[in-house]
Amino acid sequence: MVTKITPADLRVYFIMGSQNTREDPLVTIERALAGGVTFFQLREKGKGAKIGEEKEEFVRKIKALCKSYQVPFVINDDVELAIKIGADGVHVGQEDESIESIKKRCPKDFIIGVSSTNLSEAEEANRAGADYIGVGPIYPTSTKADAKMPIGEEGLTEIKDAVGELPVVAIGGIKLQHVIRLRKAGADGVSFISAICNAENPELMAKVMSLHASIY
Ligand code: TZP
Ligand code: MG
Repeated sequence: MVTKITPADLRVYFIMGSQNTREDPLVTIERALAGGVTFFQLREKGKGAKIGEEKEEFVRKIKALCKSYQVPFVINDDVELAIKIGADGVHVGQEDESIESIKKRCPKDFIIGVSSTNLSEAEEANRAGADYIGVGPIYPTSTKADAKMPIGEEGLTEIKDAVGELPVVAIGGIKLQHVIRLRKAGADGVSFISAICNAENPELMAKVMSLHASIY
């Protein structure tokens, strides 16, 4: 397998969309980047989500921002747009376009991340050639309305043990106090929406998250 990303690239994985912040989303993203997040996923969905040209313009600005910090940028769900604007990749769920189908039409080094809520989904994503998996929810979360039952740290360890080299990013309800525990439980990276978006100081929070994520 060609290594497009290393586990270290996924260490502090920030996710957000304009629905997750009250300030200018580009400002929140830039603060998180300045604080040292290592990966960014745009998850633009739900009420008030940008669509069409407005979304494309927004996405192009995010691409430029991430590039200036040399941070990989992937788009949730929207494979078409990710290819069109030259994002680094996509992140898809179980109900989205299949890995096989994406691989047929994406550029060579395109990153494909897949959400997995249990062991069999994780094993399937690994077989199909995902570049990393997002595993969770680990803890209860109110950010995703239709989130499945939390799988806990034990669920994460079981999946990491099964997929071996495939990088695993923990997701769902993760706060600062969980980061070291999750790294010990097998997470190559930890992801956050609300913990960074709702922080008093997103830049400082990202910085402290990075420190914790690199302790173990
Ligand atoms: N998928 C599983 S849980 C979740 C997603 C997108 C939401 C994570 O958000 P938060 O605020 O970090 O719990
Ligand atoms: Mg999806």
